[in-house]
Amino acid sequence: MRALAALPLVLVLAACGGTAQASEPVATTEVAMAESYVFEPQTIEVEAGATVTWRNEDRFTHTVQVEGQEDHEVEPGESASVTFDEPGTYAYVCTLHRNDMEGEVIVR
Ligand SMILES: [Cu+2]
Repeated sequence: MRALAALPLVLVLAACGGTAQASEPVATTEVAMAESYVFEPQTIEVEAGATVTWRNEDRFTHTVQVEGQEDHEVEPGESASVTFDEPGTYAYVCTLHRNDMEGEVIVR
């Protein structure tokens, strides 16, 4: 009976893990649009004034739109760059695949 009693708790924990997928920030200015609709790494950390480059390594067109800024379309094999002058946390999405592709740039 012990295993059965523990089951609901395990399910609750699994559900929480699913929503809190934000990865640890990685110190880099290079983000890949990797295969299968993801930004890799999803959360990066850069110095103020840094230029971040997104490179499309997927077989589909993606975009990078930092909140409040213009949308950059990126064909397979191409890249786009955005310079971040002001410290802050900037969320961005691929406007073609908003539900799957989002990331964050933390500017120190
Ligand atoms: Cu996309």
